[in-house]
Amino acid sequence: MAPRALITGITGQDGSYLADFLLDKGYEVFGMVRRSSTETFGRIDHLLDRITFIQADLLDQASLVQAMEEARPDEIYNLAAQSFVPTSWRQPVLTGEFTALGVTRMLDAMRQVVPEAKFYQASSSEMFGKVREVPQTELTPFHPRSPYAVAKTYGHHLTVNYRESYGLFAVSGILFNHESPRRGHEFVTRKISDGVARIKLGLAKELRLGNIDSQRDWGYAGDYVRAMYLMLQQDKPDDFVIATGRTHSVRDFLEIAFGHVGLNYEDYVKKDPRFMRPAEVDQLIGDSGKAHKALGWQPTVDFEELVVMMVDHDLALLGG
Ligand code: NAP
Ligand code: F7E
Repeated sequence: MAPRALITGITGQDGSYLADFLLDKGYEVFGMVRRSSTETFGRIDHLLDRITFIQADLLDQASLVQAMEEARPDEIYNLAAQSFVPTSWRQPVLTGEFTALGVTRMLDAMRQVVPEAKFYQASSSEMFGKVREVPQTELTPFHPRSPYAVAKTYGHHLTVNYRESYGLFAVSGILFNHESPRRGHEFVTRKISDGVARIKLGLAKELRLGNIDSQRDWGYAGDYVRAMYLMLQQDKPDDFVIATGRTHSVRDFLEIAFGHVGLNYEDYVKKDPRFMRPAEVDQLIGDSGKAHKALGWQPTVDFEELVVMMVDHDLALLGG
């Protein structure tokens, strides 16, 4: 019988790549979706007839229990969250409900209905925040810098706690930033690739950004969902850092993206205080040595390839 996977956040960037990946592997995929007045299936349009959708919400415990009962999953990937850092200052309580307590609700529903299943929690490099060491590993202490990061830190500890308290197969993947042509438009990489395409095609004149000196360890989402899957194929549950081991500034991203279409970013980028954050994460760089060894995981797309992939996609999307 085909293995069964339940994915929360299936309409998001990672959920869509993970659904592609697991369907290719022969899984039966169940996607948890919340009710909306307009459909949010853009990223999984090509998969609609291959996924079984279950309506549920991270805020509603009974709906999560029912989702577990309907899907009877072998593997649960908890990718749903309020994932945009700036929104977490505007809506800190809601962010805590989705991104922190949502993890408790999911783990408790699993414990009640399918305790033998395997659980993946989408943790984040944002937990390292004001970093205590460089590069960051599974042992680096956390210093979260936003309500989002605090909520993810709760979700991480809760996942470890449920593993230790109840013997569940529950793992936390500490993933550094990962991007793709399916990235949401508010995140800086997609905002830039879309902005470059618009400027090149004469649809926009400038691109307004916040702090372009911050540095991130950016990888490709397609590579990172493979790591999620590998973590659930191990004999023992364990936590892993997933990163490329290289860091770049937003400025580096701008140089390559504008350079790719023959433009200089300095002619178009305007600093806008609206996009500055009350507390910034200045530099992230991950050490995935443990994942390389135990999972055999390696990234396949480097930074320059990622930037070019995103710009070319947005040019094509806008008819360039
Ligand atoms: P994303 O594109 O923002 O997708 C978030 C998903 O969560 C969407 O499918 C959204 O559904 C769903 N969702 C939000 N609130 C929900 C609720 N109350 N009930 C049910 N579903 C809800 O995020 P992503 O980039 O794919 O990231 C996936 C996960 O990894 C997130 O937990 C994120 O915090 C974490 N993460 C991401 C990165 C990264 O660089 N991408 C790095 C580390 C960790 P709608 O379509 O209905 O809004
Ligand atoms: O910001 C700077 C901004 O919003 C990256 C999420 O997936 O990855 C993501 O969080 C950097 C920051 O991602 C703008 O200040 C400058 O330093 O693309 P971002 P993020 O905050 O790193 C982690 C791992 C997650 O877990 C999150 O869910 O870019 N920046 N100017 C800007 N950022 C945005 N969004 N917009 C700007 O105009």
